[in-house]
Amino acid sequence: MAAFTMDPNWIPFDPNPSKPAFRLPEGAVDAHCHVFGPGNEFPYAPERKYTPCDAGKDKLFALRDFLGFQRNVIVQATCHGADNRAMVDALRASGGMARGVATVRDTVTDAELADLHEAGVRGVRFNFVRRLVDPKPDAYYRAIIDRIAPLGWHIVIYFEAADLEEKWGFFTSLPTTVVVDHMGRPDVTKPVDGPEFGRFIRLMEDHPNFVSKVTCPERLSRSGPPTYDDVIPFARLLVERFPDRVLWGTDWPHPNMTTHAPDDGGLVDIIPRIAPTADLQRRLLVDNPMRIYWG
Ligand code: 0GY
Repeated sequence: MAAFTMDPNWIPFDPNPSKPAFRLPEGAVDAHCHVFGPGNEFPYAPERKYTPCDAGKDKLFALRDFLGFQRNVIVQATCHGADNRAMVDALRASGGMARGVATVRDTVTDAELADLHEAGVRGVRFNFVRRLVDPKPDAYYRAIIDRIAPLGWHIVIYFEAADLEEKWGFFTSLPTTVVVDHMGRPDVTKPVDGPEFGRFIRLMEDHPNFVSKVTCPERLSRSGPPTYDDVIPFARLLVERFPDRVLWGTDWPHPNMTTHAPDDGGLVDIIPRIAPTADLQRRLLVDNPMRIYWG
């Protein structure tokens, strides 16, 4: 009997992805992925907004090898709250080939932070997506920043495009490297050169400490799989304009998909469409994640 039952409408990850035609450069990093449980070993958090299918480290590492990546950046998923044990267990099992981004509370102790650092954590994630977490005041995050900045960690932020205007002052006051999940979640039915994505471009232009993940075509697309054509111009613009400030990841095991589970091999095959030269591909997949997570 499993300890947890996944939500009835949960779409599990594709267990048989295709082999990508695109050959990843040597040393490529999947810089955005998660582990879920397994729940009987690493229980899901009581405050979670969803109960996923189990997706543990062994499956993540098998996917890494199958797709041709060498390293992972494992981002704490909200279904585990601030209990980082599943993610830390994966980091420790990776033999130095994974780094982590944790979720911590403002009550975290220095000893806990030191343990996380030793395991390979190099950042914290602040999540502002209301369907995933309950909002907290800025002062809560500032207390955490005071604690993590001395470790040289950075901050990952996840927000909806519509919330950028309101959060602009807080985001641009952050003193560390700031990594933005999924291009700030643009509405890709709006023009790439329109005011909404223009605000995000301005954030990147004016604040050189910002880095964008050019991730999640499967999540942002309205035109759909397998080519996700409507997302390509947004990601490509960022890669070409900010080649040293972009990261790429699979987002495996793809939480909260509502229409389909993407083919992870197909996602890898999108990379040459957003990073068309070998030089851009190397910066996106190797140089940038190595500098930020293993530097
Ligand atoms: C993602 C996106 C989502 C979920 C989470 O931590 C999470 O639960 O990040 C989402 O539902 O959009 O990055 O995996």
